Amino acid sequence: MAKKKSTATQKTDDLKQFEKDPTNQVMTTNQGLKINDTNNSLKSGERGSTLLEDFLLREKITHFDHERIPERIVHARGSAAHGYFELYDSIEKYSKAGIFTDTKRKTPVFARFSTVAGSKGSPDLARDVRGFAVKFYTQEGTWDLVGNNMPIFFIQDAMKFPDLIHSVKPEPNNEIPQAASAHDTFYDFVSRSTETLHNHIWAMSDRAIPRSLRMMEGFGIHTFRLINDKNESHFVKFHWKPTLGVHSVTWDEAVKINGADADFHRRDLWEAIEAGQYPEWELGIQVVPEKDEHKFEFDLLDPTKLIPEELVPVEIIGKMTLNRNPENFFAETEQVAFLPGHIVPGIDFTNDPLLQGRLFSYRDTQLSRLGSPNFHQIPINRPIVETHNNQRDGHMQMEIPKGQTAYFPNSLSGGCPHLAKMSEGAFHSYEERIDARKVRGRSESFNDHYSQPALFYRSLAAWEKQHVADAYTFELGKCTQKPIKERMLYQINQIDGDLAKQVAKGLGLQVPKKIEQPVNQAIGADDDGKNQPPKKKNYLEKDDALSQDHTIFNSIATRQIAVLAADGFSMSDFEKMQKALENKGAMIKIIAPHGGTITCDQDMEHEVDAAIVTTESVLFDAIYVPGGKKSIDALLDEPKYKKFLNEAFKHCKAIAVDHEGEDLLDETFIANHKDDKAIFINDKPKAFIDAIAKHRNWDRMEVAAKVPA
Ligand code: HDE
Repeated sequence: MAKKKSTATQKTDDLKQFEKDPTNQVMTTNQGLKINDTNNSLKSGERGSTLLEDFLLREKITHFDHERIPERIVHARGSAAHGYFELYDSIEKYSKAGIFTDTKRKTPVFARFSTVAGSKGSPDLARDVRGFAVKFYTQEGTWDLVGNNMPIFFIQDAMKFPDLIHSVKPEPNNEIPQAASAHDTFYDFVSRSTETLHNHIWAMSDRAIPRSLRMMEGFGIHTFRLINDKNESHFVKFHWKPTLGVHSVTWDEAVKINGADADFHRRDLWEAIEAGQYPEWELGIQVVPEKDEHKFEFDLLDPTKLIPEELVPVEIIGKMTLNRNPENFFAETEQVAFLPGHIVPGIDFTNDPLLQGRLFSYRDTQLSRLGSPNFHQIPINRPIVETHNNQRDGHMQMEIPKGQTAYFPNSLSGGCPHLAKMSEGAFHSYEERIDARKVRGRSESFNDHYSQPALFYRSLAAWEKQHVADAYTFELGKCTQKPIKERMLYQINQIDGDLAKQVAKGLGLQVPKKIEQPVNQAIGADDDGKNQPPKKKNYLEKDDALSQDHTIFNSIATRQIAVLAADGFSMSDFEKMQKALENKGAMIKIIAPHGGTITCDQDMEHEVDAAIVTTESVLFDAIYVPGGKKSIDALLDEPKYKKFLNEAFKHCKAIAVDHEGEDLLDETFIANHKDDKAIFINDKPKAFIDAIAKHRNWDRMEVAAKVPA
């Protein structure tokens, strides 16, 4: 038998010393006392009152009473995994960071993906931005790249973050709605803060409803600096590109997935890693020399702007592989603390005012979330290198710092811990020249709020544009206040006239030509009146990298294929398809009228993966129906199979049937659409496989919209 490849890294080895394995162990109290009854409290007589003396009861209940910690104020819902990062080629001309110069290293990572607005227990398929946070445990200390799956953010200045988040979170009077942006307060804010419109249109696109956390891009968003060993600085934007491509579900699926499996993304990530189908992302950089800082039509320090890849191509420099699930959700995924302020020599910040605010917020929030300034000592947060300094004490101190001194300079401890010389790899902030007035304000160069949302929309394929229009219509349709909807229509109209008309039609409203209220309240009260953002520019017609139509479509690895079958299904049909699909890494699940096993026409028993009542079409990427008269008769007897197929058709998925399987198809909406290019009747498995790799047949969208499912 092939030996299972090791998934250990220096970090997972480090975590081992904290792991506890109860196998073959006796139950004890936290003091090591052996316990022989954990079911009954100590009483005065079997029916008597419980005694205060019962320390076993008190220890158990007290710990339970305190086992919750505050959830993250944003990004509360998340899933994470361990892995490693490998560099392809040294980029020493840009950066002196060990992780960017040493191609022999396998740097351990822990990556956490999250939604933003929902609570810890909210469903995975909310329309939302996804967090994409990666902790690199490097030899020079920990570097956190705390990004999102969209390359820009809603606001330009950290000062507005509490307002943005208060507007999107459930409304404060009734705590409704959970994990949803479709409500009045969010659109009240967005429609009056034009800087939000770029990130907002991304949130209306399919990027906000990924098929899988493994199929989304990641972005550092802010412009950072790379610093080389000559202390030269280059501006940089970080990109994560998934090797499986960028794919999404439709909104109708998202809504249904949330009911069918609220843990859809979490489960998908977990199962792919357990199956050895390790998720991978390539790391890319867009590099801009210092001298080109002002050469663009937008400001590099403005986090609501991306640098189009048409203007500055992404250089791929390495790859992250996630190959190990956490041992314990709370200890690792919940307690991990990401801080954008965790950097290493060779990487530095810029003056992006959003980044600058984040540099404060994350440490601050961990103090109340994790409860102590010693949160860096929690196993998942410990760097893999030794740490020494004169910080002392605090709640839950886990270390035992030795010696008489806790100050610097000292002579009583021989001056230790001593300072590092630059030649020993000490960190040194980039010496940017600053000569400025102290102002509370915003740079004029940030004041273009329509050009890039328009560029994004222009760059989308027709099917993506339709999804954007549908999303705006849905979201605004959920708002109750007409003036808010009209203000939004006005804003959408600035981005694209046709889009605004389409949304207005869905809302039963007109696109207003003018609105009275100010639309850009990014500036102070005294500036009211001159607060219309300038007309949009068109410095680039299209950027292909912005559209999912140009992503990778070459793999069906980990795609979930439902096989609809009952007793008597054709083994020869099934075997042929199963082999072809599994060869390419797809996951096959038999969906039968009942659980347990079913018997094929060759009298073999097959394990059922799910009874039809326990599953839904939206949980699968494609459907296959093998022949066999008895089997198909049984499927025809259970109406949910028709719903299953109709929904898959509605969601533009590939469907293949063989022999009598066509009889089932004939009972569905698909009967009149057999010529569809992703419907296969007695066809070769290869054709089906190619269609699954294409993700969806979006050409079907217009017909699919008519399916009453
Ligand atoms: Fe965050 N953000 N954020 N954020 N953020 C948090 O820190 C904050 C922003 C991002 O998986 C919090 O540990 C401010 C941009 C991710 O644990 C908090 C501002 C980007 C995660 C916080 C921003 C992000 C967080 C809440 C505006 C993409 C989850 C819990 C200045 C580049 C990390 C926590 C994880 C989490 C503050 C804007 C990404 C409150 C003040 C822009 C992926 O500190």
